[in-house]
Amino acid sequence: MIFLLNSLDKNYQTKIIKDLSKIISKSPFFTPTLPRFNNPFKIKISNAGKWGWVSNVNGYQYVREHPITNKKWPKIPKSLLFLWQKHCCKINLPDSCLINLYSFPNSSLGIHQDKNEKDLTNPVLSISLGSNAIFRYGENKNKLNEICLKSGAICMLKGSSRLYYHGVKKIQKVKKNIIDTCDFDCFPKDCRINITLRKFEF
Ligand SMILES: O=C(O)CCC(=O)C(=O)O
Repeated sequence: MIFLLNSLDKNYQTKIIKDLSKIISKSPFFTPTLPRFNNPFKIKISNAGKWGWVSNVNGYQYVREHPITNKKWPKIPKSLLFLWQKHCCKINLPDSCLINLYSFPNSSLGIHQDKNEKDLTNPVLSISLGSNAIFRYGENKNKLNEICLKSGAICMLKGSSRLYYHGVKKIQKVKKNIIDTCDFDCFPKDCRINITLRKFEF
């Protein structure tokens, strides 16, 4: 797993947050539920791109439309495509952008692998914004490492780490949360946002 811990400066983070607020105005956050038992996740999500990742009683899936508005997902903004081109691949662009919203203090995300994509050789790029995340990761589910992901950090699942287990144990409040500074109603105070860029199709 590759961590670029102070990758994005404040201006670039602000630009991404503005782009996200536009996406959320068309494609509001919703709460996914776990396959089979249908209990709610401890995060909310939305998507941009051709394919949006969702979870419900029927399982984990990539779908073309928002499950509540039934509209196509908005386009992935250039600010994010640029990061993919810089860190992952110049030609092959991502077709899926998952936006996770972690509210303070009770959000978390269980340990899992990213393996719903058709071609698992493509990398996964993830961007952290706002509150800190205590992030857990590793090759072996029972032997995980822990790292604090601050706003502006990028991490990548690539090559031998593509199928690493990972998850978010908890969120830690920060003194100056850049999302609060931007002052958009769609994001709760002290939240964390994680963006995951992936290529679903071949
Ligand atoms: O929030 C994070 O840092 C990780 C997100 C994640 O693993 C996912 O959405 O699959």
